[in-house]
Amino acid sequence: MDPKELKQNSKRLSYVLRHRPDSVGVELEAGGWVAVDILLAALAREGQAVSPEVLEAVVRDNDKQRFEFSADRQQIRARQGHSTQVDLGYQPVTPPDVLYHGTATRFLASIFDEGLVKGRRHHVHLSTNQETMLQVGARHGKPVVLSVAAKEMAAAGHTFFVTGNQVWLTDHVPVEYLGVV
Ligand code: HQG
Repeated sequence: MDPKELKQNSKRLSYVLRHRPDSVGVELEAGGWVAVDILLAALAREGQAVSPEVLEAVVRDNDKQRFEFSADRQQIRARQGHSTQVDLGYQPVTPPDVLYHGTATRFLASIFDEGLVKGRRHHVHLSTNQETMLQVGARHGKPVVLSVAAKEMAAAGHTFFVTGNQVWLTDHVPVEYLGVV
């Protein structure tokens, strides 16, 4: 599939699976899952038909591996990034010593005032990969990468989760665990 079509379909899926399942009349089940046949029927009903082959390609070739099928391939979900209320069922995991967060320099004053907040998403998104985080930050302006003393946070009782595409999630990063890389 050409990159443009891939991106377009990925955006449509993100919208439905992370933010507005109701926009095509579906509901997310526990874990954020939707039955593939229900999703495809709903998209077709709304005049946004996606073939099973295209869905397969979007899940497989998505640049950030944002989506996944269940083991039996009957269900699909977004791995993270939801704004709609849903329990993704991730289990707490001990994080590595340091994780990184990419942001824009214009947010630094506020971040060093109140820490990293999740905003409209479920969690603050972190990564072991500084390069990835530089790109995430660049979406918002002049990028800057922050370090998060994750192991220390976990020891102090903060919970971390990791998704199948290696995005680390936590609720809030207090200022004392933050540094500029
Ligand atoms: C910033 C993409 C002011 C935060 C990426 C970020 C990621 C604060 C922005 C995923 C703040 C929120 C998430 C504070 C945090 N004051 N600004 N106290 N605390 N911020 O898009 O992390 O393409 O909601 O630094 O790859 O940029 O959707 O979060 O700059 O994994 O799959 O507020 O989205 O993935 O922006 O990106 P976002 P994010 P997808």
